[in-house]
Amino acid sequence: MFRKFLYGTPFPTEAIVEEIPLCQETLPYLTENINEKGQRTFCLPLAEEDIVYGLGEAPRGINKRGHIYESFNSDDPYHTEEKRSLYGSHNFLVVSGKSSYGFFVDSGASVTFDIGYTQYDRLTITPSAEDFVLYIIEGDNAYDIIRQFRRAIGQSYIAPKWAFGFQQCRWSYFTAEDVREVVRQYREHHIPLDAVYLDIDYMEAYKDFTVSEERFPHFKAFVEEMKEQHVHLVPIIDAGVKIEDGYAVYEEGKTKGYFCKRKDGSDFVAGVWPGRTHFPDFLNPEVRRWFGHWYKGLLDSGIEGFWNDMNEPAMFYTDEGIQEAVDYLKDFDFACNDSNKFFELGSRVGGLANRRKDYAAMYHTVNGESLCHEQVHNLYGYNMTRAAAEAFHELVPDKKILLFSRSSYIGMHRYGGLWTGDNQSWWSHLLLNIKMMPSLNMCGFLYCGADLGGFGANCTRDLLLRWLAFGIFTPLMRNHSAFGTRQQECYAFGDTEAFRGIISLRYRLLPYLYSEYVRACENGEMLFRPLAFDYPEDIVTRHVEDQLLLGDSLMVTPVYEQNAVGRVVYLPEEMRFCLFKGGKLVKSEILPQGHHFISVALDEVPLFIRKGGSVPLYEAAESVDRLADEPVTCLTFQ
Ligand code: MIG
Repeated sequence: MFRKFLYGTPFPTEAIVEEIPLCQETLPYLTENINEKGQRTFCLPLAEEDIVYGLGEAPRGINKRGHIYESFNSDDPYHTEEKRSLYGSHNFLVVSGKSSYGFFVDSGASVTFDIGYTQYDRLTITPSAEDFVLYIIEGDNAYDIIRQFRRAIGQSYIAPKWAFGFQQCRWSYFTAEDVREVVRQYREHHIPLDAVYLDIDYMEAYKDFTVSEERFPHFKAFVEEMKEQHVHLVPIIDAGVKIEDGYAVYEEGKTKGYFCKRKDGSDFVAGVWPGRTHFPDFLNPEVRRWFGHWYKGLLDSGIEGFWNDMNEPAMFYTDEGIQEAVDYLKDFDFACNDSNKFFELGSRVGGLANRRKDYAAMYHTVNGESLCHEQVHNLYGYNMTRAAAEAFHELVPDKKILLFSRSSYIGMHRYGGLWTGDNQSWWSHLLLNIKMMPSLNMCGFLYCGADLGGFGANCTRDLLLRWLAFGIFTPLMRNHSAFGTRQQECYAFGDTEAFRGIISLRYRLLPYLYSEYVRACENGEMLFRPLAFDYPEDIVTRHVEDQLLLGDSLMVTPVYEQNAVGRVVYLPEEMRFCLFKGGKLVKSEILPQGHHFISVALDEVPLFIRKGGSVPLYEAAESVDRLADEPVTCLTFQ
């Protein structure tokens, strides 16, 4: 049961699509207060055994308890434990213990969730804005509440089947030749591959919807050439539009008044990759339509997939920020012996990116009225992605286009998937990837994944192998790395056999994974679930965070520690343990309920078939379009 409570007159986020009447009763469960900053707060006592699920893309564990989180879409590439915000804001929580309640705070502005951080036995939700909608959901258990929530937010975006193939990305494929070489290597080593990404380097001076003639000549023919190799090219689109006379997107946007404004009505300026840019006002439906139609050029070149980046929106600097730093330096007292001044200097000059002050100085125009960006910050990436999806619907209604975004809000799940942004080549980020999947699924994001191998920092062979062995189960399976880091394509570490084996298994399982995924989208279910959702009577499952149920039949138990030769797994009931090597089943044994140590070498992948489970296995193929129609065998456990 859903109860809706309205505060003030919030900007409609369109996260909830089901008609839910306003509740006239007093607020159940939560105590409402006003804090010292004058903000409304909502408190709930937490019992010892309560687990708090939710928040989608957020740091830390499946159980969110013990930390404080702030929904404020942030371009921050260091996803360390103490961080409170990542790129997306997914304000949905389920408290699960003796009874279960769900909470959804629907607000485009920032919201703080203190989940047993200040006080371990207390949850405090603090919306920063006065205007928002609060939903309280009651149900039989956590999963029942999640299902109700998923119904209310509408069906998740369904990606094309080829987008379940293995995909390779790197920021620094500068030319068509670089891309050809990647494809050549994958094909030569017979490592399956379905897509190569075009990062910002394909554009001319980082201008959206342009392609560098010099580095990617005869683009349409090149797209075709790659398709003949069974490879899709997936270009990036950034939020900021370069300010440059004669550049059509800029000229048109400026003339039509389609960019975000400063308070004085002039177009807001921020520096990003192309230099000084304007941000399209995606909250305005007319602007969405306009921007969305710019994707047409690339669609006409044969492109069938896009990733939307920098749409928090990320800002490297603003004119105002630079001016403040310059003024500060002008007055800098060199004779001063106060070492605090040195640290202040660092933050004044080094802290120019993504300043809250700059976000507060940006304005949208909604129904002719000016609306401060702070009130709707978390909706920006969502509406950029919506712009693209709505245009695809109009331009290529019969085609499924791959689309995912870095920044997001609940509601965007109807238009595209997401990737979890700039992680690092750290073992802890492999574990973070594992733990984030069910939280994302709860909030409607099913087509998602992390940069496998890690984006920043230097990857190693063992980390990539272990990460891929989990990545073969995530819908978006993409190896991506940053400019300047060590190459981490699957052929970059010498031998390729282990990589081929692991990725081949993805293709053998792909028809099963894709159909479970589509079913979960259509029925509003989770593809990845914590064990406790399916085994609520088993107390032990409530604390298992490194094993996940996947679809109806599988349990995945990835190895995520350096130098580990296997791991301990917990089986809530008897299951069939299957171990794969070189894409082939090399071990199959029935293990009883309880804890077990399983040995898993670097080139092996473990999985478990649940009682009554059945997973068809296909012949491996080097691309999705070459998979056979019929499986060769079936993994079962009756
Ligand atoms: O400021 O386009 O998250 O995937 O490779 C960095 C370059 C901009 C951030 C994205 C990342 C991408 C990178 N982009």
